[in-house]
Amino acid sequence: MNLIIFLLFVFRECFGHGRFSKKPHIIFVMIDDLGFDDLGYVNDDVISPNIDFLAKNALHIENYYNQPSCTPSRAAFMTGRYNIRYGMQSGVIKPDEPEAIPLSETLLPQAFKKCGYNTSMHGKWHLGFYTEKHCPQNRGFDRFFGFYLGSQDYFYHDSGNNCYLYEPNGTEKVRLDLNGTYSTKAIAEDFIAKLDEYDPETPLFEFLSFQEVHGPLQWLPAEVLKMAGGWEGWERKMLSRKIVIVDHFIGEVVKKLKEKGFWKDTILVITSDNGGQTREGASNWPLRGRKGDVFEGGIRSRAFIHSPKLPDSLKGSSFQHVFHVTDWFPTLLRFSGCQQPDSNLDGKAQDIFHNKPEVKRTHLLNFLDPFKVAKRKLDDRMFSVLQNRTFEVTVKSVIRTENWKLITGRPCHWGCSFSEEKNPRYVPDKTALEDVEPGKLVRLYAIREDPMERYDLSDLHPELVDDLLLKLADYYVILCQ
Ligand SMILES: [Ca+2]
Repeated sequence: MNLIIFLLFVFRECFGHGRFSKKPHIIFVMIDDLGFDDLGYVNDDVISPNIDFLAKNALHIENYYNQPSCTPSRAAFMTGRYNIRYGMQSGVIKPDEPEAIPLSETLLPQAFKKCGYNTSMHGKWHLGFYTEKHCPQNRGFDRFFGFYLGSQDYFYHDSGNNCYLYEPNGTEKVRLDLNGTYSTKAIAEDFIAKLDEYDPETPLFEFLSFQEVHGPLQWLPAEVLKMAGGWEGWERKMLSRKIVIVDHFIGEVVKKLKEKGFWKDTILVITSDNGGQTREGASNWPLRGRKGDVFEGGIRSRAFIHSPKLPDSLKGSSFQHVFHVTDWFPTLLRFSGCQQPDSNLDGKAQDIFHNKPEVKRTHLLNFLDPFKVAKRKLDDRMFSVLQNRTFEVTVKSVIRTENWKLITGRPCHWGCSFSEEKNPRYVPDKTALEDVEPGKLVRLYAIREDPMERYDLSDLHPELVDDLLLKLADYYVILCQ
């Protein structure tokens, strides 16, 4: 076999089917509330050299979509299924709520476990812990080091719970000894230390779920304060520095993966769980909106895949099709050649190595929450009822095709004002402000051509609006079952 044929054979074996020849280590890094504009490779104001280096040779998921807040996004990631199928579409879990992903759902680490992986998780869970069965260590992770909720104190870890450790041998403890240790450091260093104990020949699925850059904005060490500049304003300066910190520890994790022989077989994903919170210094420029909104700024995130296994032709390239947070479930399993569980996934396995969806998606339910209802009087337009189906347009929802995005109800969580932001990156020009039209209950955007959602075209395309409303009506039925 000559060299060219041999190389073609290797390429086909590794990527021809979207799989790696050997089960790769999957290191999935989630940076909480990271804004669309808040990494150095897209914004010169931000200092994130380690992430930038990884991003340079990565495959970027250009049209990546989350849910607008923590719990729903993480639930969609863990289940590969829309939130409405198990009732977790409405905001985040509070400390004393008996809420969690139902035990009937198969979670991603369970699927990896079944496929021979070691599984571990560090950091924020926020998917319910009101019984032991609902905790991450009993949902597929061999080992869990982190905290069950969100918005905790970075030093004292006390948002209704503490920093918690569960070892595979059944040892459980609250890590009171870590009181006073900054959580990002604690999370990263525990993972780094555990890599000494793992065998790089056994595949590892790690969910590295940083607390950064979610609030609260707290004091940071003096050496970090010197490193990052940031824009005017205390919130922005603090956020810039939090990015410096998480970037530093991602660099440390990569260094250790290399030292211990994991790196050559690793797929590293870096992404966020929802849009940045502009009220706490984040930027989603040039997108409209922020965390909690269903405008792009709330649900579209940066995401990239870095792997030494990627062929040169894919390094620095972009996957252009719509990729939803539920798609990670089947896509990551596909990389590993693992079987999907029996559960009926909404996520689609994406053939990102060939820049196409493996299964063509006609539409994506990007958001639907029947408990978020706007006032009817806001919009006096009538939307037709067809085929004995209807959808109440006061309900907050988003449905997508590759080229169109339909929003119903009220799109913003904290209000659609953008004028409060001082930095021009939040408001690229006045046109973005002029088209907010707070009274509208149905908006249609040609989202590929108009990613800033400036021009509502719902009055120009009534048939398309009807078609998408009918699809929403079909999803609404799920809620009644
Ligand atoms: Ca979040």
